[in-house]
Amino acid sequence: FLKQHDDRIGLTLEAIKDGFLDYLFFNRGTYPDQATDQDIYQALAMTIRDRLVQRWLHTYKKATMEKDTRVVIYLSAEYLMGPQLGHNIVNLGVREVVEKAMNDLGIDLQSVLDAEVEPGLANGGLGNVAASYLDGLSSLEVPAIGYGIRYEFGLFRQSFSNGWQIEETDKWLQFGFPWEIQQFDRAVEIKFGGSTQRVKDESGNEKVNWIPSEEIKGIPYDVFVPGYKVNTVNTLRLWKAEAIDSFNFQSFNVGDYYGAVDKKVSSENITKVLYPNDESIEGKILRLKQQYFFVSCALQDCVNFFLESGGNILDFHEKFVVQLNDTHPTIAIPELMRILVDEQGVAWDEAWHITQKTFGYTQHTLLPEALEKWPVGLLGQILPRHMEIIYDINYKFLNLAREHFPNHQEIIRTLSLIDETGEKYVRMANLACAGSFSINGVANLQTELLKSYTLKDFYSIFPEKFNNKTNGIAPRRWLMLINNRLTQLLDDTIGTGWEKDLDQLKSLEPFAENQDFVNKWKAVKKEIKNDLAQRIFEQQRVKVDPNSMFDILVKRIHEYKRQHLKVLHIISLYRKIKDNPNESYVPRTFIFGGKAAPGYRMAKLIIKLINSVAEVINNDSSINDLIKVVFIPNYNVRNSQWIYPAADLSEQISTAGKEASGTGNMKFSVNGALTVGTYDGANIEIREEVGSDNFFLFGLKADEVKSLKESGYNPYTYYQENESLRKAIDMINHGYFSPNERDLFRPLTDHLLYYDEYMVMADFTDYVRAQEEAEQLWSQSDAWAKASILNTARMGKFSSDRTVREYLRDIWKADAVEINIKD
Ligand code: 26Y
Repeated sequence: FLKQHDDRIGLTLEAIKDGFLDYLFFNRGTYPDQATDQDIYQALAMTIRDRLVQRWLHTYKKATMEKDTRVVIYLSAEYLMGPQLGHNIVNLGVREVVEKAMNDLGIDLQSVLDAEVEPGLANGGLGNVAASYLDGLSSLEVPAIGYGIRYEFGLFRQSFSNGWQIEETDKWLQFGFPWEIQQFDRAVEIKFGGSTQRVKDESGNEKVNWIPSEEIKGIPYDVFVPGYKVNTVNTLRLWKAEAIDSFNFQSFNVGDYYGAVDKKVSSENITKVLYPNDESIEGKILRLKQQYFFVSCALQDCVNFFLESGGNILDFHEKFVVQLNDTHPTIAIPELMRILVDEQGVAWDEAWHITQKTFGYTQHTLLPEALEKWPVGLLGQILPRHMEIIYDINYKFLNLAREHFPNHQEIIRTLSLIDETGEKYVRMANLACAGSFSINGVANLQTELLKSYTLKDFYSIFPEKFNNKTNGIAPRRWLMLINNRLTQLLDDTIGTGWEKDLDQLKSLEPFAENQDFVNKWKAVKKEIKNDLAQRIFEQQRVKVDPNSMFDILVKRIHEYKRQHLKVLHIISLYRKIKDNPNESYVPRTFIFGGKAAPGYRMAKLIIKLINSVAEVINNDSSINDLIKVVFIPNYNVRNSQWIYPAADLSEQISTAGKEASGTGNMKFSVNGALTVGTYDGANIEIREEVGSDNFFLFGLKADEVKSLKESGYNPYTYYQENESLRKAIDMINHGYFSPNERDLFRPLTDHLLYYDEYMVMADFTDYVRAQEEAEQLWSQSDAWAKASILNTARMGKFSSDRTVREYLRDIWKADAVEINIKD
């Protein structure tokens, strides 16, 4: 059957061209010369998708469902998959063929890729690693399913009005999403609310019934996750909420049409929108419902297909290992207990044993305010049975804890799954620690800090559960796909093979001494910077000089990430140039990108400040275009793909001890940027790899931050002592950047002068020193290029393939299954 349809599965130039033209005509109803960009994108996407279907079906049926192989289940409330078309073309290994096919038809592939609306189903880093690990699992041919939520609206789109952030809904499904298949027949039902009842079953044993007050349906949509140049195509299964009946017939019959529709609408609200907060919780009922909704869908789905394929429920943990991506899916622990005990009739102790053998927990934060907790009242109202189960788990867990800490009431209180200091809360991190066999941080420093502070008492009870898995990034997307020019140069120089084994980039090292290669490296960088400069001009009408140093800070806007430290540096440099116009300076372009949580006022004020500073500096002709400031709106994966490759200097300047890992730092460095960074998160490990000469370190270390705070930190003294810092703050305070509203930035400057939780003031002087060091190196352009080459050459460790291998070795213990599509 399939052979006769070569134009749907073949990878030859002709097959791809024919497939594409077919879709354009029969599916889009248009001719090549009349097709819009969207038509062309959709037709090419369908053409590529055809090539994935057979591989995906095979992977699902032959590997995932097959009884004896272990399947990795990844539970994450967020996935940052990024644009799919280019990525899938790369992973299928048909980039050149597709480029040629498009060229033959007079179509520029890049503009086709640009027509894609990306699924922005995440806030940032945590969703990005979820996506990278699925990619890594597929590339390593390990059967896996990612489960998540098919938000109808992803992370809001950002624009600026008068320098302020404006949020608009992200209608990513508007033109349809060609990379999914709806699986109506695998729909499941989800309960909420109501009460529980104790009843006796046939053999006289007590059993709990949950009588819900609301039931809805979860519909799965499967997204293809192809590995790189292998046949494995794993599944990302995203769930959409729907009403069980489109109409409540009772209300309908009494004439209450709107009442009936209303109920449908409110059940479907559950998967309407991604909450735009990261790192600070918002205790909204709807968010709890989202979490339970997708987790229950996922576990029911696993149990169903396990039982369908003849598995014994007592072996559940042999078939599946379930990784919790932060605490957001932690309700899975009591949910699995409920399924095992209430639905499958497994005894409590045995169920707990299975549960604890099933879950691994990844912790992504060091900020206390990001540790999720839910009011007991609210959780009990939405999930009455789960609240009982949590209490039962807690009772047994605290008995165990008392054996470890007899007479340590204070420790028992901090270990408890329930926070009883005021209003009662369920502590999701504690629940995750109690119910998992593995607890991991995402960079060495963070894991150490978890062990010694955040989860200290858990560590003393369960030292064997703790392990580190330093994050990684997918080299196919973050180097091959986004940096074709560099990829060509690498291939020409060291051959291919590094894409699957990033350590091979090491063989680039000797070329750092080769002048001919150094020149090529510089030429490539220049072209890439030209591309970005052109985009910036088209978008914002700001001219930036591709010969200037591209100094880039892109990530969510947050005080701990310290975008305002960068701004203070820019202002002080501007001041210096204005005061001493005849000295020589390194021309620099400062590029920002990032969204602020809509309710985070300080972050929004920082955005306004950056835009205001940009406005003044970019229009000040007295500085001869020496510095430019650009804030690229709506930072997302697609925009970031232009940004990372063009960077000379990567800004990773969080307060030490606050950034769990960071992954943007890795994307920059592998593309040849040098980093100016604090001793924080994965920066430390990056510096260890690339060498301290090729990394500009500055600032307080985590323990110094802590002891300075304990000894009484007074930020005002830094203002008094450092003249350029004082001048920069005074300029802001005197309304230099906000002439019509002088006090506009007071909340920010006051905070810095009198509070400064994240020690911007304390780190300023050393930051400027590191920046000057960077400028010195920049002035010797060959030396800079050499350091840039060594950054790329030494980043092998940060491939997500390495991370996934470590997860497989230490936690998941699942094997590769080669997929043969001829089977
Ligand atoms: C519960 C809700 C408020 C929430 C939603 C999203 C809380 C946190 C988040 C997202 C967190 C996140 O993206 N964390 C980042 O994870 C990266 C991957 O491990 C780390 O590199 C990064 O340091 C961390 O901030």
